[in-house]
Amino acid sequence: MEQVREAGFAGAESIERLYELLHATGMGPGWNKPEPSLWPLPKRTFVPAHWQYSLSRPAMDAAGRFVGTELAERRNLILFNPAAGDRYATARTMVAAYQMVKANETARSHRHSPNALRLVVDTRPGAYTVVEGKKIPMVPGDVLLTPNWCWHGHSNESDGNAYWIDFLDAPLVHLLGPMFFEPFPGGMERTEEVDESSPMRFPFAAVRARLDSMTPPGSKQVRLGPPYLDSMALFVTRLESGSTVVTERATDNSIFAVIEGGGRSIVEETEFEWRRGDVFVVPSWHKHTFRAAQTSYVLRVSDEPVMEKFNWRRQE
Ligand code: 1HN
Repeated sequence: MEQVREAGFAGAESIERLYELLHATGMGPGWNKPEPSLWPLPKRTFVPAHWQYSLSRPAMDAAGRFVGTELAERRNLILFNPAAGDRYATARTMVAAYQMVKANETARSHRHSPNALRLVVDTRPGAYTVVEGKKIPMVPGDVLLTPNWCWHGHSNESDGNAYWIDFLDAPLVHLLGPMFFEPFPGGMERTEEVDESSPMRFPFAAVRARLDSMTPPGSKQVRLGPPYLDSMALFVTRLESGSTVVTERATDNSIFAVIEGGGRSIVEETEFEWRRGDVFVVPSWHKHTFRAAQTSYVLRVSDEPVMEKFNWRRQE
């Protein structure tokens, strides 16, 4: 640094010397960067991927033999994207995870700055998520919201294991920095109050009824809300048996979870066959073709509100 001050930029005798001096003073030549900082179209860093419930359910059961919720905050399986270097995010801004809580077990309450929601896969009556001091029933197909900083814990008062899929914007919080987390004082937030009609719950029976009454036939979609999460938009689509639905490349990331039915998806060059309880990801700027083999109901969790907010929502 001293040397730089003495000689100074005025004395630089060559562009190589200028680069040395710039480097030594914490500056980089914008015209000669190691990597371009702008490019014409979104890069496809994250890759299409698929997780099968038929595999993850026995994986959760195995975890249940070794991991208690006394020890682990959550008994969950993180669906990390197979893209190079990624061990957490499912798509750039979102993470999905399978979770299991055993019969007569609880997963203690906490709150955090990431927004979360769950899609219930297999439960029996008596499985609850406790949000802000109220028990919300977890019925298969239901979507439950826990907006950021809401206390939430899980209490399985049924006689069977409860399985569901979590979605969080934690990777977006990691990118931006504002992470906060707090355990509930004393562990599980206990309550006797059951709130069947909580605004945080979207019962599948009602969503299905809305979709089934829509005309004309073809692909039908509803957006869940209000309330809406600030960072993630939730859509449930009914796909008709034998139908094909094509979605062009877009800037938003989508994570899909199959509520009911079965079919195939082609995401650019990657193809997978999905069924009930499966999760798959269509990352930003990937073309997606849906082929339903049966009448199917599919949840899509999208970071579209983020793209919309910053005027970055675009389709090819
Ligand atoms: C979390 O808090 C839950 O509260 C589930 O059930 C999954 C995945 C990553 C980070 C936090 C829950 C999670 C999570």
